[in-house]
Amino acid sequence: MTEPSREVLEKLTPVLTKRWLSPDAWKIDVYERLDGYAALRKALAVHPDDLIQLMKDSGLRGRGGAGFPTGLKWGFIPQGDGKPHYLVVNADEGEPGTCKDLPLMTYDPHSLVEGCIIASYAIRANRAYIYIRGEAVHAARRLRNAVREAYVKGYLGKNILGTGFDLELVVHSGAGAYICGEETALLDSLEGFRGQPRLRPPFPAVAGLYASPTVVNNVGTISSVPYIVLGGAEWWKSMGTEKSSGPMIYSLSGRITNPGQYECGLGITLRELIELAGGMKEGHQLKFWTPGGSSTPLLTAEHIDVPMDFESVAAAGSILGTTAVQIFSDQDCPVYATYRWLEFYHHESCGKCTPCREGNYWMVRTYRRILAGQGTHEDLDTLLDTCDNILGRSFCGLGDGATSSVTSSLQYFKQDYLDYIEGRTAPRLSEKTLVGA
Ligand code: L3W
Ligand code: SF4
Repeated sequence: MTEPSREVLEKLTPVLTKRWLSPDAWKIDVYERLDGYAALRKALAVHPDDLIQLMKDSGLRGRGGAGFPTGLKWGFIPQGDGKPHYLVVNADEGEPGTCKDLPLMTYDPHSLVEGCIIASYAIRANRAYIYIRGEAVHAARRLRNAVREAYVKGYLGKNILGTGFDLELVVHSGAGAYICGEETALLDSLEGFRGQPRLRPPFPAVAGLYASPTVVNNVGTISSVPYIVLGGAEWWKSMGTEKSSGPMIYSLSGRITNPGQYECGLGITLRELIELAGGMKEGHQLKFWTPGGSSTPLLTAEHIDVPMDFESVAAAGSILGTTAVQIFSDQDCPVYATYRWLEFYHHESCGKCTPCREGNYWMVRTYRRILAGQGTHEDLDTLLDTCDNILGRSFCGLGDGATSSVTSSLQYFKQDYLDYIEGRTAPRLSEKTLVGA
């Protein structure tokens, strides 16, 4: 393990993670002692439109993968339309490698509850839902407890803090389907239907839950709101880069000494993150990594100094995504890693559209053949051709995301594929896996 330098330690910006180490910060009394619900009092004293403007001024962008500007999204909600408005928090964290929202809800659930109340007030919603991943039983328990405590203290329910604003907040557990993290599938699931994506437009901001204007935001996005209300837009922008403002929780996993969550201003590099995490594991050299989960194209050791903000990662040919940084070494195989991810997408494909449903099925079969030592050179062209028929032709982002590691691993590590095909690498799968593949 290498000790991080002081210079790199100063890059840590604990904002959303600042209470994680405080004992019992998930209980309302402790949360209140640590500044909790001060932002709510401040927010309820200003006009809702001013809060939307504050989000615009802060430059806050969605933390769920796409980085859409939050203030802009809130501003899409039509006013005076006579329809109910809804806030829906996407807590269905399921992207492989992503683990920032579950610790947030476990260690500091009230920051999400407080953010929900402020956001609902801003968009004039009187009902909000937190859709949490079914498997996250402990986090859901903490959240439900936090919601209960907030009702007792008068932060939720009728006439919140005597302001006349009403809000009901419901925590709803999903049933463990990755596709329900896609915002429109999530809304279908919340309405009681099988979770499958809807056609967009109309976007949820126009016709979302029960066909009414709905803001769907990630846990990290909504949990950021109280801090921005308290600290102001300029303070928020003092972290991060000009176009990617604020702190971000980077989830580091894989071949590093201390995996975990590191909160730093957007724009930190992988080299710095690895240093913060105590360096690569002994005997391991960086070979490839994902900047934002398995749906984002792989990057290589050459990209170790790319600033991890939305623009710079895009310029390097990938996507910042959920900042789920999965780190692989010279002892890991990019062909096998890609195969494992494809198995996931194949399993999680909802089956609604042909490119994703059939394309992932065929790609899994092709990878099994290659990894069993029975691949051909033609298989590599077939893989690229299949990706070409999925990317941009699928109904939702799951199909597009499935192609990311295939195309990027073929771009950077074609030799690893050829080594299986030409017999230099021993087969990794047995022929049995080809039966019924
Ligand atoms: C109104 C318009 N609203 C866009 C809204 C839209 C949505 C947001 C972003 O997927 C990606 C996906 C994953 N009027 C609008 C508008 N909006 N134009 O803005 O929309 P979009 O389509 O850019 O992205 P998305 O559908 O939200 C997110 C990728 O992130 N990903 C993340 C996976 C994360 C998880 C998890 O576990 N948290 O699954 C990783 O790469 O593949 O491509 O709200 O309504 N004109
Ligand atoms: Fe379903 Fe995949 Fe099509 Fe998305 S891309 S609608 S997950 S089949």
